[in-house]
Amino acid sequence: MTKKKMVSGITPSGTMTLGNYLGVVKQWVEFQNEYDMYIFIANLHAITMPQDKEKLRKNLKEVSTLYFACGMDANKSTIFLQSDVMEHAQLGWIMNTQSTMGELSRMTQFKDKSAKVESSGKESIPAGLFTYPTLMAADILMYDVDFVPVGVDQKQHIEIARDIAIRMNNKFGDLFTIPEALITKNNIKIMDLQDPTKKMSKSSTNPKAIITMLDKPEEIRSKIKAAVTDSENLIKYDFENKPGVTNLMNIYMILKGITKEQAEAHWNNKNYKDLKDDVAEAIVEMITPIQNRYNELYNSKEMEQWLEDGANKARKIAYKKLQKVQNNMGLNYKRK
Ligand code: AQP
Repeated sequence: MTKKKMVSGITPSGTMTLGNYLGVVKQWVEFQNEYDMYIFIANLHAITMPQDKEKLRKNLKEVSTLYFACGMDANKSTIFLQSDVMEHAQLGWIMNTQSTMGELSRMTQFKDKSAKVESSGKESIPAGLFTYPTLMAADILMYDVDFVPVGVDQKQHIEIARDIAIRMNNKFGDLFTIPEALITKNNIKIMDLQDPTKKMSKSSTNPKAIITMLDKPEEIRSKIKAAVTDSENLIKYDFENKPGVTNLMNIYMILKGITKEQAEAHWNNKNYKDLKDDVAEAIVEMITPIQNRYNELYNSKEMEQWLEDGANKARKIAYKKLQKVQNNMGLNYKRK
């Protein structure tokens, strides 16, 4: 039986966070035994926000190495750098012409990120930030995947990709498989440690607000110790009224694979210090072997080869898809 296909990626706009790991990467590692996975490092998406070139290079290498250190396997999955398969940008341009200003204007991520750029007072909003979803639609539709595993925050992007695919299939013939968003089984957003009403983001300007997958154990302990909670000293799962405490509980629950009820029972009659100690130790326990593997792989020829093989494999499929799209749209003069 042929395996169902999936595509997903992370933008190297900072070091991979605990949110990225628990939200998606942990599931990719489990999925790769069951699905045919196309996993890329979304460097072309990173430049939709202003980037320092040296930092970008560093982030890119860290995210790539972390994919493998977290357990992604080049023998099971197709893992590559987005810009190594230029068909993504070419199909992205085509998607650009097949989407509307109206639908792009409704994207909440554009509203959030453009507000961030504006408030910095240093840069203007790049046009690529507005058209970001069309490149993402190309990434998603290129490989005829069945599913796109994403965190809850990314659902809108999958919907626009589906809309564009349906529109193009109707206009130009059967071009794309219509994919489903696979909201990962934990279905939980990991929140900012200093403002638990907003999500933990790798591009955060406050290092205390996020745990990165490369933080040292003592940094992890100190960030969790300083995480915002409330003054009640009552460990209860209630995101509305206790977002900080609930966020810490969520992290622990995912890491230990336990339910809300089990978590509440675990901390019955305990205080916030106990909660924070347990959460910090659970993170350190998970992260230590990943960091050890990361140190082995960083700068290795082995990893370079994996990325090259992944790009070669992806490029073959992408080339065929782009040819078909161009033919059906009347862009190739030799073929019908
Ligand atoms: N805090 C989070 N909790 C759960 N899932 C998360 N994801 C991101 N943050 C959390 C999921 O990770 C995947 C990678 O997303 P991305 O890197 O392409 O962009 P993003 O969602 O914008 O991630 P960040 O960390 O917030 O980056 P910046 O700071 O650049 O905006 C996605 O599937 C996302 O759902």
